[in-house]
Amino acid sequence: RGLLEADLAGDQVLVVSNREPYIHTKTEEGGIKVQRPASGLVTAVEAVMRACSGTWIAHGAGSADRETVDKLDHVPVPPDNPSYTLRRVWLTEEEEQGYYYGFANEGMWPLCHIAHVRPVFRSSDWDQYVKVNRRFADAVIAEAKTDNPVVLVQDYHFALLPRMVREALPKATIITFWHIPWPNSESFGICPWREEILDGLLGSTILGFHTPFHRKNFLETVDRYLETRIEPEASTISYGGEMTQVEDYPISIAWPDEDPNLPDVATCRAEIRAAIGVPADHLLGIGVDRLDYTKGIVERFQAVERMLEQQPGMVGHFTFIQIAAPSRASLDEYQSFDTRVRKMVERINRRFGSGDYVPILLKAEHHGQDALQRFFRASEVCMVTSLHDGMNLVAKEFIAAREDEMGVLVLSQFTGAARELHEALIINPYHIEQGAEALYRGLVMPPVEQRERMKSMRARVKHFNVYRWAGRMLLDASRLRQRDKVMTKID
Ligand code: ADQ
Repeated sequence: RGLLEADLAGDQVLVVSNREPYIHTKTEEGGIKVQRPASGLVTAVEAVMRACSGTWIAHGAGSADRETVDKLDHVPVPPDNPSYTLRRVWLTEEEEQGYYYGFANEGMWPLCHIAHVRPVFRSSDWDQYVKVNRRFADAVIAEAKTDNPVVLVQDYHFALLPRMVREALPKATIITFWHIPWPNSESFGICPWREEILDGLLGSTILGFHTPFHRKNFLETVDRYLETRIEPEASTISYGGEMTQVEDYPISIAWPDEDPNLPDVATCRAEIRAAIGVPADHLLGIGVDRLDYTKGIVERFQAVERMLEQQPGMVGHFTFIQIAAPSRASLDEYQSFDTRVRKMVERINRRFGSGDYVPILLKAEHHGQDALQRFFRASEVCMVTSLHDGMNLVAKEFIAAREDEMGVLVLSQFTGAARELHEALIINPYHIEQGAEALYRGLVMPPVEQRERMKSMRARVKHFNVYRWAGRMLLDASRLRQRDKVMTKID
């Protein structure tokens, strides 16, 4: 954390993301309620901004009550201990529909995830995407107090913005982080605006992905569709007289400080079991996700069902709790996914449930971090079964919550996290038997083995925390800034 502050000393830091780190809404009593959205990106970048201050530019989407929050264009946050400014950009309904729901979430999101949902590309969405990227780029330019700020661009909503900012602020250090996977060049090629997207991203000084695999896919995609010079060893791309450094920076979480208000594991176990009305020796599994078709929620429930089929002794003694934050609910694909998930839960509960016994407990709502930690602590097994995921922070949050060094993580091989967390039970989520076996194995794993695995994963996540993620990126940036200064002097 200290390193981070030192790296940025004296530099202005601007973050751009679609999602706002805080949502302000009016309460019935006329006050203002502040909430944190369920988002991996916000979880990670907020930790960094708390440490280094600056300005975070975001769409005021969640703060829907514009009347109230209009005054909250530039808000000092976090509310408990303000350290940076949240600058909101307000989008019209048409802009939000085309740029966010349309191009970003019906086009780019399925394009980059191998989840077998066809991307939808509409020219009208693209037009809004270009327009909104322009609006955010203008906000960055307006907020810049020097000609060389450090700009941190977040995710697939802003592929065109790095180029736009570069044109106005040629000396800026633009670090773009792509939080989702990058597909192979063949798959990416179906995007009708592939050249524009690549050209936009190459306005960045540094472009980061979670894994070497996604980084290589990106280099191959650029090689295929643009006239550039690529140095694969150095992982640099020269294009139009400028150079972009492409790197992998696996994201992580802020290792939680000991929280005196958070009960210990034994208390969490007892409280959660009492709250859902099961006895003290009842076994629990946990899943925490945005309700998204890439997260493998259906496959997870199929694995639970298969496990109950194969292990009749578990029926009545095991409950899987799924906490699912509603997400992008205005899109058809997400509505039908929601319906599919609910129907599946009903079917499995009808099949294996009886009396008070509920095999799958679906809590389809947002929960605070504190509540999530209690569920993580109370459960024997956490299942992360994404069909494809850039990193997946839930896996790391579960590990961080287990100060007792117990608990088993079942983890999809298609997450970035699987590259680091080798001691998890790694599965192919499409292989339902494998998922069922891993779940059962987790539920009956001897304590010594649990501890051995958990201890080693905890050490890794604690060390490679989010500050290291940001620190590595900023260290690379400061080396490049240094080099530019030297070059300028020589010129
Ligand atoms: P996401 O797809 O949002 O992130 P993930 O990394 O799992 O996925 O992060 C989700 C975050 O939201 C976690 O912090 C989790 O605790 C929180 N969350 C989930 N469900 C919740 C609920 N019901 N209530 C409250 N909070 C909830 C994207 C990429 C990932 C990548 C991150 C960060 O898709 O691959 O890891 O960005 O780069």
